[in-house]
Amino acid sequence: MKFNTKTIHGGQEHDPAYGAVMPPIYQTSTYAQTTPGGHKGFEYSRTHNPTRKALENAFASIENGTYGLAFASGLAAIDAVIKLLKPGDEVISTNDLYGGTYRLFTKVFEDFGVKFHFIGMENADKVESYVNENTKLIWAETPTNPMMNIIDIKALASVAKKHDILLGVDNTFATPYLQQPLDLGADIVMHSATKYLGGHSDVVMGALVVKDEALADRLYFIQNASGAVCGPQDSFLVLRGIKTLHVRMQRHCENGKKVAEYLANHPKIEKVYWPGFESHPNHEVAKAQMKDFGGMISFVTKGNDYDEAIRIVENMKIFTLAESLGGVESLSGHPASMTHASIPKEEREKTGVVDALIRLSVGIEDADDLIADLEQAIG
Ligand code: P1T
Repeated sequence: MKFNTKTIHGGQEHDPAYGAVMPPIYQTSTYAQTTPGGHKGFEYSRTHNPTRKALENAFASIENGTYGLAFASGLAAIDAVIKLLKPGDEVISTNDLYGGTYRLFTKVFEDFGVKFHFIGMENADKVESYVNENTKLIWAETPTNPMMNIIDIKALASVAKKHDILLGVDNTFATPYLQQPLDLGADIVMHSATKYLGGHSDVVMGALVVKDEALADRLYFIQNASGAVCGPQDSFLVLRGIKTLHVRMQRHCENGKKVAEYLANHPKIEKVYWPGFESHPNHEVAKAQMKDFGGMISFVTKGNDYDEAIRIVENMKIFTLAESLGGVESLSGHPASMTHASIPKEEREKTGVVDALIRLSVGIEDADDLIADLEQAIG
């Protein structure tokens, strides 16, 4: 089955009760048993729920994996991955990553004795130089949030395989429409399904997909034992969102290209970060591992002035100033004071998250209207 068919049918069956084409929202916490253990495969909704199961099967299908897991948020999904580790274990992570992930690693799991190394991952040899006998996980975002760096997943996978380390890839920005990390050698693919998979800014949810049965069993155990699961209503909404993922992503990419090119030619803009530009330092890797370049763009105005950046995001009318990304509507953000405020200033500035950086999640409105909005806001 090709990707555009998988988004609609992958892992799905018509409901066995009445043949409903969309899985019903099984709004139940528990399931009747005829005798202890006498049930139809469902006992309690933290462990299993038919609507969530349908969604988890869809996650597995679109990422070319075998096992899907749905969580209450993207961070809950990452939390489950780090719970595979023990005190003394080490993680090599991208240094440019979502501020909440950085906060989870440094403010929660460091206290449990897990050590994190935050590094630029554009060079796999550099990543390998951080490997020691305690290294258990390499954690990569690509494209990174918010600097749009591109990391070569295949190259990281060969380092991970050589040293018997797990490789996890946060595929939130790219989505499986653009890249499929498991096919490139990753062991775990993760999503903030809040973003493009849900696609309509109405749900907070996380996803994991793996191929290996033993790894899946450990993650299902953690999912049930820790209990950060999503509800059936949210499962239904994200399942519905996935059905249009390929159509939405195509338009996000088309609009992203037009907006990125407009910004690159604007006299007041100093720099635009978007992997589709030939001048992007990892453009060749992006071309090789991604189908297109996506709708996420960051930029800095000339003079790198904080107040000017705030003025621009406040002036936008179609782009809504808000946290999050990946919905049908365009959003703008100011990472230094919003999504990445939990990263110390000197750390975030090392990766380029300067005070004047603005991040855009380009939606699927008419590109001319989006460009006109930027034109009036930048002035
Ligand atoms: O918000 P949540 O569903 O828990 O997902 C966290 C997360 C994980 N990974 C990436 C790459 C993310 O972008 C996010 C959430 N990001 C935002 C809210 C944001 O505006 O960047």
